[in-house]
Amino acid sequence: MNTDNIRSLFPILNQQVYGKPLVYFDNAATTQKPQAVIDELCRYYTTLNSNIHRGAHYLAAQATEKYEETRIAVQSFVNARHSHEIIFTRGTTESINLVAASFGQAFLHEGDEVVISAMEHHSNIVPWQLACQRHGATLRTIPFNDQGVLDIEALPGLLNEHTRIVAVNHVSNTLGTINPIADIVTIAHSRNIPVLVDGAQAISHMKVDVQALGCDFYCFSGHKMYGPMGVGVMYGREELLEKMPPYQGGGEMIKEVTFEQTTYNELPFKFEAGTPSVGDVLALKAAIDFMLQTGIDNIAAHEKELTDYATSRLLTIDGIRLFGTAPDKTSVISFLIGNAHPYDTGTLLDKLGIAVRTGHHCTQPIMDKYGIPGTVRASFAVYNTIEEVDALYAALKRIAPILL
Ligand code: 7TS
Repeated sequence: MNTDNIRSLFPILNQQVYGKPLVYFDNAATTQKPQAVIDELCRYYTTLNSNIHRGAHYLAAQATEKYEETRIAVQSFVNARHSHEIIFTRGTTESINLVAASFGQAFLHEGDEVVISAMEHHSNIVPWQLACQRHGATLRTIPFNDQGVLDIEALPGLLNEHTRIVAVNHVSNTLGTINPIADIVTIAHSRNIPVLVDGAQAISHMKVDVQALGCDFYCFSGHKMYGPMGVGVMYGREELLEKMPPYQGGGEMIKEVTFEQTTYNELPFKFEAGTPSVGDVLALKAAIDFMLQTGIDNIAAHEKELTDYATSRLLTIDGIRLFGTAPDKTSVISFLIGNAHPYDTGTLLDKLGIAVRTGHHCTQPIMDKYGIPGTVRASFAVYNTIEEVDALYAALKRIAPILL
């Protein structure tokens, strides 16, 4: 794969910060956007802007057609059985909140249990806590070991006749661990328990096939897969979506409204109340096209090379501590220099032009397990290079003696 060609598609990368070439290693927070995605957003507002589904005019019809084309592109991208199983949301957070609220209303009762993992992003913890509080249910967690590997053996013991759903991330945003979703689904389904997958950190790094995984819900954000902010996806299995009540009420999600009674629209519209972010949805298709043209296997192979190289380089730095060393992981490296506060390391790296994220990464329970305030996190995308990893290594070599 020619990284120079790929980089040339991303205008933001070609700049300096503090007089140094920008090294963007904060891809787990959000990826940068190729020109095609930016152009699509611009094209939408320049030539196509109109509200979808309700208009009798040309622009509305065109925008609606493109919007529904994106739904089909997403269906194919994750191999969903039906396009109406693809619900557009604002992002992973909204997707999980939708399921927790709606599934919760349909299926959670006093004394029930919800199982999540101990390595979830707050977005896959708090919505379930809210649902549990609302319905008198209890939250239970699958533990993980010091390497950052989920204790899958503990899962059967956590499931019982009160368990209503298992919700786990496909990839941890802090540890990089790839969780064995198909195995988790097999264990949960053997007891007729559905599984929600938070795919925010998987979708840009590997081929996701919701039918092969067997999961019941799969949630992700456009902005973490080279697409725009403001759009996300909730894939849900038709059979469950049909049984779940609407999440929000408003336009588009109804069939008929009277003051006495309202009937709801069919899938997927039942879950898409109000005007969606149409331009962002259209630009998501450009992001999918970028990933398909680049090749997901090529993306994964390149990122693995970067991650393996970075890990071996960083391990030679005195005092470095890595968090998340699972054998099966994506391109996330979380570390600390001795006991230095992650923020200090991040600030010094920033002044050298290197963008990393510091803190708890919205995974405070992970920090509590390791007894640390947070980590420094470098996360790679398809446009990053070995030279950039060398720049990180050289910067850390310089910084480490100051901090230790
Ligand atoms: N789930 C996981 C695993 C995530 O990594 C994130 C965002 C979310 C859910 C929420 O996604 P959103 O698009 O709805 O905000 N993770 C991060 C991160 O690691 N740094 O910034 C955001």
